Amino acid sequence: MAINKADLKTPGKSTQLRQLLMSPKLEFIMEAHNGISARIVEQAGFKGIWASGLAMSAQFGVRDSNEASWTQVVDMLEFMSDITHIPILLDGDTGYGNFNNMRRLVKKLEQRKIAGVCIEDKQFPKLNSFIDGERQPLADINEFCGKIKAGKDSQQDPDFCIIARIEAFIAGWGLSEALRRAEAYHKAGADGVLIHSKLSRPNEILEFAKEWAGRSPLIIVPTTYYSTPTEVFRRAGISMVIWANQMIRASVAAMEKIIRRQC
Ligand code: SPV
Ligand code: MG
Repeated sequence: MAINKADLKTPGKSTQLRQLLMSPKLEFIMEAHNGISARIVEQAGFKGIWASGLAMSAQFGVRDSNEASWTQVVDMLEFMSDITHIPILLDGDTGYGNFNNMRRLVKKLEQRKIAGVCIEDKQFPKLNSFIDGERQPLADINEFCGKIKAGKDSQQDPDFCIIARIEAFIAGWGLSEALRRAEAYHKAGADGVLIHSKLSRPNEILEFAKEWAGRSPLIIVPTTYYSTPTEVFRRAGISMVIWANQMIRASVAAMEKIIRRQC
């Protein structure tokens, strides 16, 4: 069988994602929600893709609340993965169930060359972080650690990444709860932690970053504090910024603009 030389040179997608997480530089990945948006993100020069739950739900025309089934999400990921060469990090919501669902998810993601999955410590069905955050119950810490461990145990590719997303600030808890959870998830084997905040300023995530002090790669999603200069994140030792919904917003705005002209 002929060997494709390009394959020899380019590390696999999961290795690329791991390299981005471990890179001493601040890295950026961009949301995509279907094949064409994934292709555009890659062509623009981004080194990775955030397969956003919100954006994928929106392009199906449903709420960001697990109304699309996990297999429908995986089917869409296959189109995105087939058309791109850069790593895809799936926003895996709460893992679509318990530790057994997580095991099956990881297996199916690896089969489709998805580089990693991020799961958040809330309950299934999840609700978007910016809706009634304070009324959203968090997952039991031990149960969530079990999901992380189950995912890590079932991966075949050593570079496949599992990121633990902490929703403590979103649900109205403070820094100590966020840190307690992050440490537990780190010990359970998470390859990085994502700390989420709904403030319009980066105060919470900066306090967290200071205390976390580089224990593992730290990821943020500046959806609400988007106007913060990225230099602030760089100085705080953040590893990766996710631009989480720019592509879906841009496409909706473009469609609305063009359709108005036809009326
Ligand atoms: C998503 O992109 O679906 C996210 C990020 O989870 S956010 O909507 O900003 O919480
Ligand atoms: Mg999401």
